[in-house]
Amino acid sequence: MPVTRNSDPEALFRAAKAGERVALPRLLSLVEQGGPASRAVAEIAYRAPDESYSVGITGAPGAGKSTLTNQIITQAIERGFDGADRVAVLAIDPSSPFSGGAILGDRVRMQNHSLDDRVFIRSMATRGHLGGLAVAVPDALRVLSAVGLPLAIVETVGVGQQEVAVAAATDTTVVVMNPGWGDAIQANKAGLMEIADLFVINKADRAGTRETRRDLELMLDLSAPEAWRPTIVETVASEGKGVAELWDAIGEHRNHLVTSGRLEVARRTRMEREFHQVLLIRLQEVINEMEDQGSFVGALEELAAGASDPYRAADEVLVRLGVMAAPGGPGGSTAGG
Ligand SMILES: Nc1nc2c(ncn2[C@@H]2O[C@H](COP(=O)(O)OP(=O)(O)OP(=O)(O)O)[C@@H](O)[C@H]2O)c(=O)[nH]1
Ligand SMILES: [Mg+2]
Repeated sequence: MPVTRNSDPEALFRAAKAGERVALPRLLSLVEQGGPASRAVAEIAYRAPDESYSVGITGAPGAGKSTLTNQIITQAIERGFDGADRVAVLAIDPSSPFSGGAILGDRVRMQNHSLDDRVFIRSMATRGHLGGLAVAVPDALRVLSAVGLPLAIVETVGVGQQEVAVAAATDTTVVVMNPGWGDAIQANKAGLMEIADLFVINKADRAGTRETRRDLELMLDLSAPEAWRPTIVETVASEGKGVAELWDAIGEHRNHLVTSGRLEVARRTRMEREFHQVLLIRLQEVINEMEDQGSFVGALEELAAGASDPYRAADEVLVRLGVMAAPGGPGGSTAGG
């Protein structure tokens, strides 16, 4: 049986590394599914060295992220870091959890690369499983790294809290905005200022570019001084203007992270956050299972009868799970025998 016909992760990893084009999409589908399928993939992906570099592109809907990504792909294959000439793109689609396929617009805007062997483009949605994108995207990035892709670009619409967190799960985070009064302020409100390593004012062919740059500079002046002050690059993505400068700026940020040792620190911090996230998801799953099995019926009756309170009821569950000592027992507040 051809190796890609089955869904054994180990065989799929081997096939993907050998360049079989259907294997990598299969692996990412398993990641999207969540549950046992994605765990088997993670078991392999996280044990491989984390050697690929990731760039997040985020910003408001329609800011030009896909047009820009398309241009960055060209830069990456022509002027890749350390001579690398391959790139993966994940276009994250948080709004349609059941699409599971390509985002038509993105595919159209990146189609001049779709037949290039050096370019891998994939739209990703999560089918509403627990944790969703917050764990699926880091998992997918580790898969790309494990199959030997040196660079990954993640396009996300930076609207909600979860999307902003996903955008921040990359080594260099690029926040795209457009000229116009208030765009910088909107970005600030959305929490995009804190995660930006680089700002792009795209559609710089339009009026208001200078004002937007000034607003951004002012906001950066007001924030606490840090080792890295985000660069501001102006682009006209639809004409390819400023894109070489943007690629240079991404390279400068990467150099800064590598030479200062901050890359390693940032990756450790992200890993810690992801572990925390998975822990929360697993606990939530356990609670859901208990609920399904009717484990809380007695506690709920006691609550309804006014014989308990939510804190005590929750503590009793934790005691039953063995993650908390019984009150009065060893470690409890009252002295025990
Ligand atoms: N005038 C002008 N238009 C641009 C520029 N860059 C992109 N556009 C246009 O802006 C529109 C949106 O571009 P996209 O690249 O799809 O934007 P996006 O941020 O990926 O959009 P979503 O993924 O839907 O959030 C398209 O019609 C582009 O052609 C630019 O620099 N100047
Ligand atoms: Mg897009």
